[in-house]
Amino acid sequence: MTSFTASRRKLLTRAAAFGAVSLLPGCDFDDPSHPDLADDFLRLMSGWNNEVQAALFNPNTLAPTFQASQITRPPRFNAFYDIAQAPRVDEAAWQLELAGQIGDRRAWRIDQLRTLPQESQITRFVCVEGWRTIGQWSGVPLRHFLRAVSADTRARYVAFRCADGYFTSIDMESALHPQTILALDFLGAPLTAPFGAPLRLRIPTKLGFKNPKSIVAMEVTNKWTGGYWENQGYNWFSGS
Ligand SMILES: Nc1nc2c(c(=O)[nH]1)N[C@H]1C(S)=C(S)[C@@H](COP(=O)(O)O)O[C@H]1N2
Ligand SMILES: [Mo]
Repeated sequence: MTSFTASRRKLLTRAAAFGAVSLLPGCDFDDPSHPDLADDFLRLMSGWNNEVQAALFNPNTLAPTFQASQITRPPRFNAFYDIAQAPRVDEAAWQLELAGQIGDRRAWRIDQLRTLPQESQITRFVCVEGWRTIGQWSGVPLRHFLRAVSADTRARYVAFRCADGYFTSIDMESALHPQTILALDFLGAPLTAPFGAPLRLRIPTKLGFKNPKSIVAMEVTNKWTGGYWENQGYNWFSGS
């Protein structure tokens, strides 16, 4: 690396860090006389950060993996509602709907997803609220699934919609990352209702809110669709 790129990279890293800090809940950007100003500013910063983070993102860098003995028990639940309100998806009736730039948009059942190559990983889950857990998730690497349905991997985003109305989207490079999986199992058993049954995204290179649970639809698109928390100011890329 030339010193020019090295210093440029350092500058970008600092810029990214500044942006991340400015998005921490509790930072007071609110000016009551200009209610939209803070919002616009955050969106501007966040958009700029997406570019910076994507530039720094190395698709070959793996998130750390852990030993079985390090798994957090019991796992920790989080959603925009209480655990008792978690959706109960009827797995027999469930289908993964496909939309957008995908060659074969037929819906998938769980038993069909289980015929694809599966991978297992013990990785750390990091929530923006400040807690982290370690768990073991297994399922279909998203890049294999995208290939299986002839998705156009030149599209910019993969967007997800969930049974509870939650939604999020990720950049295609992160979607193709080897550790990004459509998880079916947790600790070797099918996902349970509050933890994303029957299918969730597990993407250990990104923060918790980029890991949608109980997915019902997936879209490959160039259209910006944002996300539930992202649209309220959390940085959209939120990854490494
Ligand atoms: N469908 C759905 N997925 C979701 C959420 C949600 O509210 N609904 N919350 C997100 C957030 S903020 C976190 S931290 C993780 C929590 O996942 P866990 O319950 O398996 O720990 O799920 C993410 N995916
Ligand atoms: Mo989270």
